[in-house]
Amino acid sequence: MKIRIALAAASSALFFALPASAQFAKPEDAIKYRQSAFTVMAAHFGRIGAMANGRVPYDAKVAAENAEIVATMSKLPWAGFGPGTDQGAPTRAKPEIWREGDKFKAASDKMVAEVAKLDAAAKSGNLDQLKAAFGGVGQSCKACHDAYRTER
Ligand code: ASC
Repeated sequence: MKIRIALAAASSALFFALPASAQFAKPEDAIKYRQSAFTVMAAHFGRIGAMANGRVPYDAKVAAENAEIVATMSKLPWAGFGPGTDQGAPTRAKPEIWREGDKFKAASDKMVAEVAKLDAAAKSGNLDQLKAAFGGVGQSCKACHDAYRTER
């Protein structure tokens, strides 16, 4: 009995330790996946932006809910930038992403870190903290867009 419990605990620990990384049958799927993740993230980041910029009244609960979604989404797109996914569907991703993998990784890590700060700021319920963290995330978005996304 003890062994069965230990085995069950070990296997569930292993299951939950696995990263939520996605798998793709073809490059097109990875490209659509990463674009979708960015789209969802932008929609929820935009709701926070509306409050940070005073376009809609500040609602701490709504801000926290949206920041949590942004924080989850921020971790997802990167699995969609694997080798060979520079083409296969319409994409504005520049080839530099695959040429400068380390720099791209650093830039993506920076964004994820800034979003984590946004999540914490939103949970604090303090609008000034939210505004500051919103700015930090926006800068980290822009840095990557300037370096790694082609103009329309
Ligand atoms: C957004 C959004 C982005 C970033 C970027 C910040 O709201 O959709 O891609 O902010 O514009 O510079």
